[in-house]
Amino acid sequence: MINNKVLAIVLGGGQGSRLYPLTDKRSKPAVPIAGKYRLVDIPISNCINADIKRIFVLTQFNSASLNKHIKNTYHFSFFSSAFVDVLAAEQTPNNKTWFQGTADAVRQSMHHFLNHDFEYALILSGDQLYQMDYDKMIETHEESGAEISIATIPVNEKDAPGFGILKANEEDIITSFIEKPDASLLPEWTSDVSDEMKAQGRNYLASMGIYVFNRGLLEKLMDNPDTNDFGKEIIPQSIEKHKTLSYQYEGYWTDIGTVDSFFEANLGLTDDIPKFDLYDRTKRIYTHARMLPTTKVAGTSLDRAVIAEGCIISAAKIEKSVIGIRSRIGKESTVINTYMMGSDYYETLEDIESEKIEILMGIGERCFIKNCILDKNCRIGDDVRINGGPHLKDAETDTYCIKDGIVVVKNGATIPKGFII
Ligand code: ADQ
Ligand code: ADP
Repeated sequence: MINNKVLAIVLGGGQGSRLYPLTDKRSKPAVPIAGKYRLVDIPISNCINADIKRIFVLTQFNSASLNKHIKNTYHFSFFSSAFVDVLAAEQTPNNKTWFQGTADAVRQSMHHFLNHDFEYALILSGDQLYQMDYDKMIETHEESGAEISIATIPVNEKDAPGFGILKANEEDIITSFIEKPDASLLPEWTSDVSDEMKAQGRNYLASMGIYVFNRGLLEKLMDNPDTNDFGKEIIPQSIEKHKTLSYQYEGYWTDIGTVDSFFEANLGLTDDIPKFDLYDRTKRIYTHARMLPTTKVAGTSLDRAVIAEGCIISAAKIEKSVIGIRSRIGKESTVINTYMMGSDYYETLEDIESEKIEILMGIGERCFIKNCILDKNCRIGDDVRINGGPHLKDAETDTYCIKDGIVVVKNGATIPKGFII
């Protein structure tokens, strides 16, 4: 079986500064998505679905919640060789610096990888939403005799400058590559894509940041301490020396590195036919099994609402919103275009009395919440009005941030009764 030859390495995240404040208290892979999952569940689930069960997650910042999530979620039989291990940046006698970039992160953990028997290293990004059959990519890699494969996807002119853009020959061998080209250079970088992609104006082949490397080559490349990044250095320097294959993918794939793209990807789940399909039995997304009770709703008009387990909802209306685990929403409140991540626990009556809690976790009564991300464990008092949108300027306070018109209420923040944003 080809999958036994593969070791997966998930690049769990640099600083994640573009996702701030969601990454203020946690590492990027631990950011909650779709009401009950965490970002890292996506690449790990894709691996498990492809029967790739030896997975390392590399991370650099705030890894306590990530460690806990992985430990609580991915258990394998004692007799299996499967594992999901988090490797946090560590200081060793040879290395006094933290990971400098993606290649440096891999280099610093190489000694862990080399303890394992594998022929191919599958290097994945931790901040993308997609369901891809990695096994097909690896089979194609093996059949082609390439030393490196890069998963690629056609993108349009507007998005192209945000990616590594490449050109390939008729055999799909990559002939040139440029990391994040300036828009003025784009005319030289168009590719001959399928009619369907052409019709959508997607004429540029972008790297998805998903790589297969032959073990020996990766080892050799990691021996050069001057290269810190795959996109900026390793890939452009390798294509002339090593056979590098473009493995083209045309399914749904989105990079969720910014607050805006994160928000859109989550709200996209409320579409009639979401592009990211959580209901596909063959492409299941795994997460922590929490044994939560069912959700209880009273007097609420629901339209395009995705609601996770364990919620208690008495709102007047929820529209185009994703409501996460254990959310509580009070009477006569309206929630529109919002991603509410939910809570990590329920407050008991005893907690409320003994700690004199005035504003409970969740959304209070008679609130209006629109174009908003509520991070976990927020407390929104009664009669709060948050009306996000492009009319708001970027701003930050102790309890919330405004980015691209989206109001992000910080993890555990309390918004007092009657507050207006
Ligand atoms: P970017 O996504 O901009 O481009 P980068 O910031 O290097 O590249 O991040 C790649 C992945 O690695 C992300 O998941 C990130 O969180 C993670 N990461 C970054 N630094 C890390 C570190 N020190 N330790 C652990 N993880 C780290 C890349 C390619 C482009 C390609 C896009 C596709 O460089 O060519 O087009 O991905 O999204
Ligand atoms: P997940 O993060 O996968 O949703 P859980 O739902 O099991 O995990 O719990 C989330 C976190 O909340 C856990 O770290 C748990 O320890 C924490 N937690 C549970 N009860 C409380 C509490 N009463 N006060 C503070 N934190 C709590």
